[in-house]
Amino acid sequence: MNINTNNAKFEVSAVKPEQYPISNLPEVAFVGRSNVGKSSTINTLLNRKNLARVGRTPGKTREINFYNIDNKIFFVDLPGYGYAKVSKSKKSSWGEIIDTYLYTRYQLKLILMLVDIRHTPTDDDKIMYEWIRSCNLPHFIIACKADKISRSQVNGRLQDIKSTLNLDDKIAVIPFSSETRQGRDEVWGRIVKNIEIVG
Ligand SMILES: Nc1nc2c(ncn2[C@@H]2O[C@H](COP(=O)(O)OP(=O)(O)OP(=O)(O)O)[C@@H](O)[C@H]2O)c(=O)[nH]1
Ligand SMILES: [Mg+2]
Repeated sequence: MNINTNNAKFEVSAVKPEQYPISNLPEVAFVGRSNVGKSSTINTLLNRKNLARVGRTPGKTREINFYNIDNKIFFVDLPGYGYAKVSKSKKSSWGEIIDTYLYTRYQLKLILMLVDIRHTPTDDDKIMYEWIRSCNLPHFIIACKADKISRSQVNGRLQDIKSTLNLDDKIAVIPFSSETRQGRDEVWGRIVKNIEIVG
């Protein structure tokens, strides 16, 4: 599949399934804690500075944002979970927005779960990953903010993430940085490979 990664546009924001794009294009979802770097990662993959809104305050992305990449795939930027300072009712409504999308969207073909390379995954991350594992969709892990640690720390951090999430050996964990663009080519390679496999 030949994707022009520079030909990307914002398609629509949605909170309810009726607002999702009417399309059969395969979708790649970005999930992870609030502030982990989902929107930044999307911008980096698309060579854009500000297509996906990046927050100085956690909890910036509160709806599902769909980005159309070259009319071949959609990137789906999901609201972050696990931000302590939002109210319980807001938390559950965001949870519902995420769950509804993940449970019902047949166009969803690949899930990218983002974690912060510096930190041991949280209980929320573990719950999220258990769900991803159970749904049997292709997925891999992006370990964000790799510019914030030294090279010598990388392997140890990856091991901690793998063991905390209890990952199978075949599930890749890719160090990534939106500052240095480390990991960009590998992530794109895996996206294209997965989308081709599923058709
Ligand atoms: N140093 C560094 N900072 C990053 C990186 N990625 C994201 N950030 C910063 O982390 C903060 C959060 O990034 P976002 O991309 O908005 O995170 P998000 O996961 O979309 O957050 P929500 O929309 O709140 O769920 C911003 O201040 C970014 O500039 C990275 O690779 N390196
Ligand atoms: Mg965001």
